[in-house]
Amino acid sequence: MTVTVEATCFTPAQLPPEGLPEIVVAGRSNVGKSSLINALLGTKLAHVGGTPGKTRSINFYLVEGGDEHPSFRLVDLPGYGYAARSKTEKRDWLRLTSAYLEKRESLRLVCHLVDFRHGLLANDRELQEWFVQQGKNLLVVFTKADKLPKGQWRGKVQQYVREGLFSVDVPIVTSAEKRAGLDELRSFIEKFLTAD
Ligand SMILES: Nc1nc2c(ncn2[C@@H]2O[C@H](COP(=O)(O)OP(=O)(O)O)[C@@H](O)[C@H]2O)c(=O)[nH]1
Ligand SMILES: [Mg+2]
Repeated sequence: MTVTVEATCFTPAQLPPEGLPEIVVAGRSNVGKSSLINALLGTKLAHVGGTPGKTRSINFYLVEGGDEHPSFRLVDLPGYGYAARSKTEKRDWLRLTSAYLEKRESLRLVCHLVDFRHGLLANDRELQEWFVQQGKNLLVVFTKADKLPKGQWRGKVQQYVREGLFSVDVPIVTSAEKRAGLDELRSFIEKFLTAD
């Protein structure tokens, strides 16, 4: 598997034309998107930490599978929900994200990353409504699970599901730090890449 940065887009005009199937990663700023992408792809290409809410671009990673799995694009959406964000930034986020999501036929699955300690917050729910209205496949992926004792994992998932969420399957519990849940997520992605 080789991974390269294919495009970094700050404006709709910079978005690459459709091509390979796309798997999207979305979530609040600081939820652990970059860390999970790096852990999943075995790279350090995604920039971790730094100023929350700094990533305002949509980043396209080209993942070439070789004989192991089909090639695809992993699409890293800019984080949302960072409190200090200006109105202009929020407007730009929406403009760029909608431009990407509209009529994107190659989009197969949106992995919605949610901090396992907090569950879905109000803006996570807004995002879910918006994606579901547009007919997108959503999979909830919990992050930073290492911050909770393993004995609580199953109960937490059940609680969050009971409280209500959209997910095409049982949410996946991951930790980039402890490298947990990565194989499960990988096989899920592959399932959506090969399905029609
Ligand atoms: N304990 C723990 N911390 C994590 C994990 N993933 C990310 N972090 C930390 O959370 C912060 C934000 O991570 P980052 O990947 O940059 O989040 P992003 O803004 O969503 O891309 C960083 O300080 C990471 O080190 C994890 O699995 N476990
Ligand atoms: Mg990031």
